Amino acid sequence: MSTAAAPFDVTRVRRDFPILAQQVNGHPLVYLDSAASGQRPNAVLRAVERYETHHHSNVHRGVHALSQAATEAFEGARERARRFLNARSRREIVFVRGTTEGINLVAQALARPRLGPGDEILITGLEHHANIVPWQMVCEQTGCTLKVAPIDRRGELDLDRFLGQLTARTRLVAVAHVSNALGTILPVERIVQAAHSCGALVLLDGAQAVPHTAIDVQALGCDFYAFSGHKLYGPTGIGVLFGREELLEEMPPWQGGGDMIRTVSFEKSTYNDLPWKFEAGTPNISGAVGLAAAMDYLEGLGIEAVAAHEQRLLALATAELSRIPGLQIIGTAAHKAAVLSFTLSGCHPHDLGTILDSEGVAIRTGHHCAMPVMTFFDIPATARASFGCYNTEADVYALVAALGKAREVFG
Ligand code: C6P
Repeated sequence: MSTAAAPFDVTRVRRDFPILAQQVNGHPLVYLDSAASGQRPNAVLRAVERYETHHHSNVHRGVHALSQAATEAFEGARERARRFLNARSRREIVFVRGTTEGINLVAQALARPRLGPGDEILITGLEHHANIVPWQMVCEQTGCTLKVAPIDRRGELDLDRFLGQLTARTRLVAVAHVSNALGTILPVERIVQAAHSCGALVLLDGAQAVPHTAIDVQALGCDFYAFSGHKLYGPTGIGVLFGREELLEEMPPWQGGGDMIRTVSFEKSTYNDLPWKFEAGTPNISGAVGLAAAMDYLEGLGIEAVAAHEQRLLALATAELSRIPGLQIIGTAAHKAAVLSFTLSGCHPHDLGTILDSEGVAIRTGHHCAMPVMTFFDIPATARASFGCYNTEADVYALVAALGKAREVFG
């Protein structure tokens, strides 16, 4: 019996995404901006619609049937997320608005109360602003110091210098699993191991990793892992912060309000159990339902099969774009996820993005919320094409053709 996996059927996958069937500016849409936000398959759209149409009410509050149905759907989504990450317990799964909120939660509920002058937080030179600014705020609040491990011209972390910057003063290491601006996949297992051997805790920003890699937080050994649903073909406004139970247990809540309390009096309030202690107010219930459906969808396709498909597209696009005179690829790490950043001489990335859009090709242009990366490469911005499970070789050739048009315009 053959054990060979079925070939990845991208034509069938595309049929799951109704948004892709449209024309933009008179051309079939070529969506190459999944790193900014993935599109949603029918399975997600229908799960959200089903919930909103038949089951919606507030959660954890009512004895009536709808409230119980909504609670079941919401807590079922938490169990789905636990399985997705292979976390030990549902108590380790905190629903947040997205990666940004997850990182801010750790900054304010873990770092702020624990750190002070002399303590250090170590990040890298390729972080998204969401993994820089919350730590800068903590430094202002506590007097601790932010250190930044450098990257090299390929966009890879200089691991030796990173290891050299890890000391007994390092209390927290916060790094991207995958860089959004460059596509670099970081050696997170090595980072976690080295940080722990110095006694530091580790937060991984998984925003760009989750659509391309199966995540096992127990195997990774990280203390926190944050990601957003909308990068994973799920809804916006929902994400997950995984935190090790012992740590979450010790951390104070960071926002107060309904649902995060056990008792309230004017003298003193006591707090709810995990994970609800960190979920003040009415949560994004339909978002969680949609996120669970997105996890089912992606795992149904097979994350490894999706990643292999995207790697083929990345290799093709890298080869094709490398042939274009004046085009420079920014980010040439040996291990990359499905992101291709580039500049074209004589053409500002924003103008390039506008010309490509007029051809129906959607890419992102700008600093990608990673200004220090742009500063490092001494450029104001890049154009960034990113691939998802629904992209095709034809999409890559459409990008190449549109870049040809741009070169005609800008000489
Ligand atoms: N990057 C991009 O186009 P939110 O906005 O909270 O869902 O995710 C923030 C975030 C954090 N870390 C990384 C590595 C990210 O890529 C992002 C979001 C998008 O690259 C929008 S700026």
